[in-house]
Amino acid sequence: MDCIFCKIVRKEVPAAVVYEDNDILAFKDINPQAPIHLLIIPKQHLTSIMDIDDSNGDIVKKILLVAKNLARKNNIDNKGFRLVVNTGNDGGQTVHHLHFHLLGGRFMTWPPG
Ligand code: IU
Repeated sequence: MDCIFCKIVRKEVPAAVVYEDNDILAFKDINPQAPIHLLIIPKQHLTSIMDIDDSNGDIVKKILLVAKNLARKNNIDNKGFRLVVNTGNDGGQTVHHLHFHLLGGRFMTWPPG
């Protein structure tokens, strides 16, 4: 499979991994938009949130718990952080493997661009 995040999961492409279990991988974004910018992904290839259904939806809860724990580990839990799931072209999704951005360490403006 040609998916770059699948290659990262298979360790064919290097990444700065900050968390891994049987189902989930988290690594530093190569083009960080904040002092803390991590990507949390399911190891299973799901194209976007649009691939989530009853058969695989448990992964979303697991990812949210990993996000919470990584926020705590990076000391951004008290000041706050943002979780972002860009979806589809208008949503700004450029990598078509579901991923949650965990951004923190600076004040986040709203609305996003
Ligand atoms: P997006 O939501 O699909 O736009 O986010 C994709 C992110 O993946 C983006 O922030 C990239 O910097 C990041 N990324 C990466 O960390 N490593 C890679 O090899 C590639 C993209 I390609």
